[in-house]
Amino acid sequence: MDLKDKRDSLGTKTVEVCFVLPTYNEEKNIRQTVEGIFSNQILVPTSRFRVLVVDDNSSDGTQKEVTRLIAKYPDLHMITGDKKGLGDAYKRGLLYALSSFKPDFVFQMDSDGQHDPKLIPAFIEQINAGYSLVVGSRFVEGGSTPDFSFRRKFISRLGNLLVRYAGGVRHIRDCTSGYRCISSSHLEKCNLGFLSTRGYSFQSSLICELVVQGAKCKEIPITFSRRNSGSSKLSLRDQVEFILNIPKLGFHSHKDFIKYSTVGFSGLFVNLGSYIFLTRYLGMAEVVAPIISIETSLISNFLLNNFWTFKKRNLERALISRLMQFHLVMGFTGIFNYLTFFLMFKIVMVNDILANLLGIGVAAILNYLINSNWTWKK
Ligand SMILES: Nc1nc2c(ncn2[C@@H]2O[C@H](COP(=O)(O)OP(=O)(O)O)[C@@H](O)[C@H]2O)c(=O)[nH]1
Ligand SMILES: [Mg+2]
Repeated sequence: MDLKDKRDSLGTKTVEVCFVLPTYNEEKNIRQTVEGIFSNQILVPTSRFRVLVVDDNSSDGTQKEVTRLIAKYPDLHMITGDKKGLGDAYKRGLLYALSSFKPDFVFQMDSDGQHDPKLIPAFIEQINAGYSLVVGSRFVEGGSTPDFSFRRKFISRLGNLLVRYAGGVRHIRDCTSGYRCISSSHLEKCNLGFLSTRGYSFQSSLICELVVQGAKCKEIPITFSRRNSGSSKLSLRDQVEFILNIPKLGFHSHKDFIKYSTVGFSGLFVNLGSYIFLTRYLGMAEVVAPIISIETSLISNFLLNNFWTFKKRNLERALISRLMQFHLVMGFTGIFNYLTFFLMFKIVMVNDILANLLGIGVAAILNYLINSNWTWKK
C-alpha cells in the first residue's frame, strides 16, 4: 500500500507539516538529513511532509546538492539569501514556509545530522496529544550531549538557565534546542519585531514569544550527537548577542509588571503634586487635601493602566466597573500594606523606612496580581 492509499484508508484529514532546515556549508550532510526526513513520511501517513532548505549562499556545493535532491523529492524546496546569521535565516524561512505552504505545523531542525529524524513520529505523537510546541530536549531525563566538551556543556547549561529564568520559561529545560515542532497558529501570532535577533539567540527569543502567545510545551528527550561532517558555525558574535538579548527577554516576559510598577511610581508624583497644589495654591486644609490627592492618583493610575499597561487585552467589562474593581483592590491591598508594615516594625522590629518599603513591595505585587487577573482579566 502506498502513502496515498494508506491516507485514503484512514480517511482522516491530512496534517500539513513543513520542515525548515537552515544550511550553511552542509554539502556533505544535507542529503542524509533530507532522506532521513522523507523516509519517516510512511510512518506518519496522516501527515504530509514538505522540506524547505534555507541556504545562505554556502561557499561549498550545498545548493547544487539540494538542487539534485529536488529532482528526486518534489516536496523539497529551497530559498537562498546572503549570510546574516541563523536567526535571520530562520525568520525568512519560517515566513516563507507559512505563506507558501500554509502548514499546520513547522519543524525546526539542523541539517548536519545532529538531530535524529527517527524521532519525527515521536514529535508528531505529542502534537496529536494536543501540544502546540514540542521541543527535542537535551536536558530532560533521557536526553544527552555526548559530543559536547566541558566548555560547550557549561555555556549551554548557563545559557539555558538565563533564558529560563529571565524569559519566563522556567518550565522548559532546553530553551536553546534547535529541534522543535511548532503549531503554525502560534507561530503566526508571534511578534516578529521581537524576534529580530540575527544569530543563534533567535531560538531563545522564539521560545519565549511562543510561550507568551500561549503555546503549550512538551519536551521529549534527544541525544544531540556528533555532527556528520564539517564544523559548528556558532561564533563569538552569536554568544555576545545571546548575552545582550537576555535583558530583552526579561523585559518581554515581565513587561506588564514593569509598566504597572512605572505607573505606580508616577502615582506618587501625581499624589504629591496635587497635595501641594491643593494646599499651597487653593489653600485647602491639610487634613482634607489628601482625600482628593489620593483619589486623583488612583484615577490617573487607573487610566494609565487601562490605556497603556493593559491596552492590548480584550476586555469584557465596562470601564466604570473596572474603575470600581480597581478601587476595591487598592483598598484591600492598602490594608495589607499597613499590616506588613505593622508586622515588620512592631514584631520583627526592623527600621520603620524598611518596614514601609516592604509593605509597599508586598502591596504592589499583590495588587498587580489581582488587578492583572481580575480587573483587567483577558
Ligand atoms: N542559513 C543559515 N544556516 C546556518 C547559519 N549558521 C548556522 N546555520 C545552520 O544551522 C544549523 C545549526 O548550526 P551549527 O553550526 O551546527 O550549530 P551547533 O549545532 O549549535 O554547533 C546547521 O544546519 C547550520 O548549517 C547561517 O548563518 N545561515
Ligand atoms: Mg550542529
